[in-house]
Amino acid sequence: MTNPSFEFSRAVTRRPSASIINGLRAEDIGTPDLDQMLADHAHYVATLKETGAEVIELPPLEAYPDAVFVEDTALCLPQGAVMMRPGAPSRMGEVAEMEPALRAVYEDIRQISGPGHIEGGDILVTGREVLVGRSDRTDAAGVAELAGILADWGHSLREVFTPPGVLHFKTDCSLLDADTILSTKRLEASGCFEGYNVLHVADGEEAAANSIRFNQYVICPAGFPRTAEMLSNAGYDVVQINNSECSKLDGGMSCLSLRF
Ligand code: CIR
Repeated sequence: MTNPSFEFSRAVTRRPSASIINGLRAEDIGTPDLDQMLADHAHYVATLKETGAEVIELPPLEAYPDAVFVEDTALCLPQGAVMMRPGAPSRMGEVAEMEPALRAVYEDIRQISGPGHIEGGDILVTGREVLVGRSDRTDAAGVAELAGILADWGHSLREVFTPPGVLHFKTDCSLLDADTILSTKRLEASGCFEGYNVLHVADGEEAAANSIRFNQYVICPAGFPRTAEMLSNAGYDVVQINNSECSKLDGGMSCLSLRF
């Protein structure tokens, strides 16, 4: 059994830096506006805090344009934290920048030492297992090394696949409660969620799949009204946060925090 799945007492975030304009993106759909991103980030942090959680807010890192996307640097579990080994070379150095913050709260810190690669955006911790999607950023060797570490802690890891052209596994899904997943239809079609309750994002609102359940809230990117309404009707307390700037860099709600 893996827990907690959506009840968290802490989160780590990092403020975006001016270098965000140089962040990685699959496709150029415009330059992110730092002021708007800072405002959205502040709303995100305030929402996490509103649940009663402590938010450890780290300073901007000019040397790493994508450092605001802290989720990719580590996996945080009750037993300890695993420092990742990003598949994007420009993001490798973010891991060492994150480690001191996690050392302050965890006794057991492990490291993916390679040669494989794995990013936190490809990892979904549910109430029963740890799902890891192979992707352009996460390879078989990275998954195998993580599986060894998690076995020490009594977690079972199941390898699945991120759809082609999708950045991370969690670009297309999120956990709503221990057994319920919010997913795009294209990801669910792979069969990776058999045995779970699955709610689909509305057609044309695929980007809403990268939401997070954080304590009482489901935090969704704004601009996907049919998915937000579906979640409200299903009984979830939905908070919508503008994501126009992070989305220019393929980021959503999960990537902006480590949660534990
Ligand atoms: C990247 O390409 O690495 C960043 N621009 C976006 C990372 C988003 N991370 C995530 O969804 N976990």
